[in-house]
Amino acid sequence: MIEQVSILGTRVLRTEDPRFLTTGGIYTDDLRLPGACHVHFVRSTVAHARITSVDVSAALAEPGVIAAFTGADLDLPELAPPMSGMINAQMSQPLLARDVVRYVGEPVAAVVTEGRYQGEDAADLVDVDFELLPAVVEAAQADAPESAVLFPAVGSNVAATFGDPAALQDDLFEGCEVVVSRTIVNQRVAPAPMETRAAAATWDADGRLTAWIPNQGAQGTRSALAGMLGIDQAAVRIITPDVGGAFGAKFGADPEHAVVCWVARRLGRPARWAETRTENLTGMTHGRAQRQRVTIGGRRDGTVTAYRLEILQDSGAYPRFGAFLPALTILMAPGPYAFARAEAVAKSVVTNTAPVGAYRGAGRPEATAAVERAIDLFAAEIGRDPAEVRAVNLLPAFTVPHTTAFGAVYDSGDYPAALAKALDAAGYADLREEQAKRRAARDAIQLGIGLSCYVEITGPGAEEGGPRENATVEVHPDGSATILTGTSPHGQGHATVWAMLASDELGIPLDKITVKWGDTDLIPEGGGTGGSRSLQQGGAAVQQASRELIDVARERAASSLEVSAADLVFDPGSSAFAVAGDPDASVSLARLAERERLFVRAVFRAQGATFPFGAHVAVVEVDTETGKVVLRRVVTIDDAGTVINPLLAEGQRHGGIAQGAAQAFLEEVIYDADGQPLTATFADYPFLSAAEVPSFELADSQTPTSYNPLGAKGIGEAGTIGSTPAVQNAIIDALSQLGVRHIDMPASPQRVWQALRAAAAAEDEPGDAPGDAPGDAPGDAHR
Ligand code: MCN
Repeated sequence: MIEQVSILGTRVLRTEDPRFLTTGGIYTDDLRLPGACHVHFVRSTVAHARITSVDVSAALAEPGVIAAFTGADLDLPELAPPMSGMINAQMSQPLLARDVVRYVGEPVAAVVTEGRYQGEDAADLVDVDFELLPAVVEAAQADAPESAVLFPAVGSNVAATFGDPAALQDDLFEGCEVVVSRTIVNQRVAPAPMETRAAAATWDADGRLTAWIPNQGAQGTRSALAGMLGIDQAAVRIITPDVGGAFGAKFGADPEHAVVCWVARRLGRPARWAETRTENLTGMTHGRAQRQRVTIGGRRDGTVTAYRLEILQDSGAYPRFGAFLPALTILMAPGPYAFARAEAVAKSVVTNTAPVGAYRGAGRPEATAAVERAIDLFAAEIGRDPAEVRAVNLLPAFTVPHTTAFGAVYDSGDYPAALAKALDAAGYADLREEQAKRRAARDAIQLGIGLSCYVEITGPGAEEGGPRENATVEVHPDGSATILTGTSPHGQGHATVWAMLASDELGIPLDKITVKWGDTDLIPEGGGTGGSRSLQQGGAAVQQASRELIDVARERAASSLEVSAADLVFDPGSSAFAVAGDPDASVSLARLAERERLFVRAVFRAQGATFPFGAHVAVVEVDTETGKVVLRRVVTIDDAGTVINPLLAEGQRHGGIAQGAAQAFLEEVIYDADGQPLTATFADYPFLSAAEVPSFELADSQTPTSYNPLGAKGIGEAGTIGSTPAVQNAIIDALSQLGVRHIDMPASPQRVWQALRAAAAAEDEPGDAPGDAPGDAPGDAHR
């Protein structure tokens, strides 16, 4: 008998790639849909206004124009805010604006044409008259008592509150030798997936809709769409073509998707839509967008005894998942630290900007950014090494779950080891030495070393009995197998790993296993892909289904071979059962499948969410004459429990680190004071490409979780959580000897240069707070 060698934990190449690299993927916009008309959206050009009239007559006279619709034509329910128990349900979004527009880019009308490019010209001719209302662009402005309100019926711009600011303890910082307080900005960023949003829709004679939409979970998209169309879920079939990235922003469905489906029904022919990059940068949900007030206090020996986080979340014009983000930020507020006292409160407000949604990390990077900046501010104030201050305050290693004051149950972790390993891998002492030399030499190019420690939550779920996912595994008579999964990869490589998991159990080679997802008729249930849940729940379901399939097959093999099931040995090498002691008496899974369909659908239930953790060390060079930042190194520990495919996990880390680093010094969605977006193209909205980053140094650490049999936690967002504060801290660290204490993200050359100027000016005029970057909120204090 051949002994099976497990392929789990090995660097199996992505089975998806040959197709992507040769024929290419087939995205929604590549689909052939004979007879389809094209939908083109007319969008608001102003941030806040009453619509006095919409005249589509000139557009209708254009060549190729079939129809034009306004909000008044639409007989559909509005897009309700999620979790409406928590978020003000009166702040819902009409699918096409009716009386009022609330952000530049909000869909106002839809022009339908025979040819795609006819729509662009015709849409320009739709005449929308606006009566301008005051634009509320900043969250702080929206929260001010004198602010204009976006929803007069609500009476304020508050979409949700988390915790009671009146209950904040007056004596939280009592007894502290040092207290530092500062307002920091976690700026608004754009998910900017390579593939923009799109939809294609057709209705059959029985009134059933089939829609192709790039998404993160067809089942969630089905319910969102059915809700907006006011129809039963059973009347909707969602098919997910290849998806070119999503980063949290393609969960569910957007108003545009529903309008395309509605147009197809109304006109009785297929309809399709694909947005431009500018529509994507201004109309797709954005991420982050928090203004945070951190206060940290403790002793001069480095012990932090109290921490407070106050969050003002910009939800954009219509509360989506963004309004809920602070709940996750609060849950993770103290991060990996053992602060004796900590409290956090938040308020989400609406502004005249694009709605804010989930973006890689969704609420957790914001928690890490706040506490990691706070730790550095505290370390700077007491004049101690930030690595030392972190080490003093980290929770000690634990194997029994640890419940925090905020109700998070950390499953397993060794945070001090993660920090120690990362410092070691980076050569921390040598880096500090080099920094000292450059400082002494007054080098124009200064070296900055930034740290961050983090713990995050992956696979959260409110389902009763724990988060769950389903998988079906079927073995076919030709010896091949098919897996149906409720997850929905869009770059994460599930087809490779799910096949590895099944192959390990069944002995069927990887190239004979097909993984399918994203068709709601084939897979009616599923949680999709987000919150880095897929491997720990969807992957675990594949393993469970494969194991259960072996159990089913064993019974059938026993009756086929007329022996007791207990006498059968499964040999994954030949994918067959043999009778112990009589290797000639055997039957393969394929042979059993010939006689009767051989498949199992399993539902895996996780014990709970898992909490990956790690530590990042970033090294930057900052030109003190121009403010330019160059990222030299990022060294990380990202402990996601047992790693099933190191190649894929490392790919996730690399992508996440680049994305997180880009937030620290490059990316920002900017609106002017009138609410006009200034970052509506890739010429104005920069992102990091592979050419601008070093190869990241990924050290290994695997602390298994007991919450699933794989021992795996999520890795998909870790990079964006750890790297942002590490890089931001590194930039500030490079300039700390010049008196700079803080620079808001993105630390662009202009901001860095301004911070240096402000620090120099403060030095000239003793008595001022050192190094406050311009634009800092008043009231930042050190004592
Ligand atoms: N993996 C592993 N061992 C582990 C953990 C994960 O081998 N211990 C592997 C998994 O098998 C899977 C990949 O790493 O192939 C990521 O798994 P997981 O951490 O479970 O995350 P998800 O698959 O649920 O991915 C979601 C996550 C999120 S929330 C965002 S946002 C994100 C991300 O993944 N968006 C992405 N990575 C992205 N990558 C691409 N290319 N595009 C996006 O839009």
